[in-house]
Amino acid sequence: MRRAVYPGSYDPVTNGHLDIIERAAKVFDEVVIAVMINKSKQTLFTVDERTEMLSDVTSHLTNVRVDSWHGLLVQYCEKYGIKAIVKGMRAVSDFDYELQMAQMNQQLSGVDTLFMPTSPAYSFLSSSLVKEVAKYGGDVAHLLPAQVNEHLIKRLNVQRA
Ligand code: COD
Repeated sequence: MRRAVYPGSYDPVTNGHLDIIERAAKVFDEVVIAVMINKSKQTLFTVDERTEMLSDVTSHLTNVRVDSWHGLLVQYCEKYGIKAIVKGMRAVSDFDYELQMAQMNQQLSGVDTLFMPTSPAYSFLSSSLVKEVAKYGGDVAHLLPAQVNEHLIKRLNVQRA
């Protein structure tokens, strides 16, 4: 069985992430989305909320499941016998750091990283920019799954209140 892990913070999941997930699901028998927990990084949504949103927006994909993990990604791969990591590649600015991580992960564990180029419609899209635009009242509805946009608006309104 060809399995891959697609790791990220997903704070929150965007249409750019979803595009990569849907395309990876056509290439691999199973894709595990790993919501990585980094306690030193402040997130807008809890790990449970991020996991739930991902499960919700990928419920139409029968070979995709969502999990969370605290620690090194390669430890997750080793624990579950996963041999491939999928990463989205937006622009040259992603390349340097992604290459370093891919090489480190390969050296640590032999797990290879496969880069999937973003669809041009999403190459400017990141969770951080979406949060920033939404925080100042900008409309990001076309960049997120509808239910995620609703969660985001609610969360930011609560924070503003
Ligand atoms: N289009 C296509 N791909 C996209 C888009 C988009 N618009 N937006 C993001 N992506 C891709 C990113 O390139 C990334 O591959 C993935 O989607 C997730 O994105 P984010 O922003 O949610 O997640 P990141 O970049 O914060 O995730 C970093 C990790 C958590 C994967 C990384 O830090 C990690 O592996 N941490 C675990 C600890 C570890 O093993 N560290 C050692 C690494 S060598």
